[in-house]
Amino acid sequence: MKKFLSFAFVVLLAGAWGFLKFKTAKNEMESAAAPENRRTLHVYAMSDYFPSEVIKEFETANNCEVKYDNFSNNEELLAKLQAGARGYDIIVPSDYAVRALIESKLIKPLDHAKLPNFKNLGRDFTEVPYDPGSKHSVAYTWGTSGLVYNTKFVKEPVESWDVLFKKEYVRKIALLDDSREVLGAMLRKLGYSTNTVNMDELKAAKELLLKLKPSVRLFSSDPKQHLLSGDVWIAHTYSGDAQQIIKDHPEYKYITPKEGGVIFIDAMAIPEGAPNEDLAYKFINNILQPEVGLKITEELRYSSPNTALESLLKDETLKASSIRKVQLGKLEFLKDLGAETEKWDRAWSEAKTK
Ligand code: N2P
Repeated sequence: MKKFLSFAFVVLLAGAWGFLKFKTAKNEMESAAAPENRRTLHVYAMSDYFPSEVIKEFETANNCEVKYDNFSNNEELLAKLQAGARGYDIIVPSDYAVRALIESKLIKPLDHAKLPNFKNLGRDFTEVPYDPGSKHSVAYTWGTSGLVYNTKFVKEPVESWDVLFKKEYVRKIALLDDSREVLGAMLRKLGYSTNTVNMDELKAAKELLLKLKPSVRLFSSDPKQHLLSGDVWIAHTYSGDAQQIIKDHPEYKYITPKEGGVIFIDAMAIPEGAPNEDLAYKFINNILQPEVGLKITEELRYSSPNTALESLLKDETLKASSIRKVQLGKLEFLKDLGAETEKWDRAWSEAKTK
């Protein structure tokens, strides 16, 4: 009897241990399974282009994770997708790159029924030449590129691209890491269009850039740190990125040079092969909410195409750059140059590698 009891006890113990082990394993499996159930939205855009608060709120509301990958210029995005990269759910190209992606069938036509907040966009930003009716893309921000400079070091008022060529600023200059922007600026300084495909004009732009190169400390699409550290005094940059610096450091100024430059609309699109299309629609529709758009424009300081948030804007600078104030003047939208882009690529790589 004693023997039986101790046998029973051992069996019971083993059973209990087995049960516990099973339970722990099950719990472990369940907790391991939970993150797998959380979907991941893959976003591919330029650096710092979505406020982290907006991303976090979206992740919580949709039980998902947002992974963010950066490109420095539209050509990098186009090359990557044209080479067959898949797996992104949201991309943020500029106007002319949207056109190129439509032409090469790399972005999906949008189902507007899944974007009820699309109605918040102003007509200037839905009837756009690069994507009439916004059939493939949804405007996210708009702005210009120009020059931001530190008035502590640059005492003269800056109004022209000429300032980049002055000997006082040798090695104190940053240019965007972007062929269309940089050669575009050279072209404007020479009095030509930023959309030229004329070889003589492009050659002149390339030569002007080669002349400027000794002054250039770096090519960067995100020169903020270099400006703040004092390495760079004048940077060719985007309006919103410049306004982010000015907000906290009023000694900086931003201008669009008098000879003209680039104005852009950046847009959200869903690339072919997107693994989480329904989540991508939710992401776009969320951005289009006025309160979310307000957070974005207040933090990123780009102008918003969302007319529904205009009445919520309190910040005077942002009001001044609001939707009603689009003035083209000498600014040009970049155009997709199709096969002629090759001429630009060649001029750019010749100027950059020399
Ligand atoms: C954001 C860059 C904005 C891109 N850091 C302008 N096309």
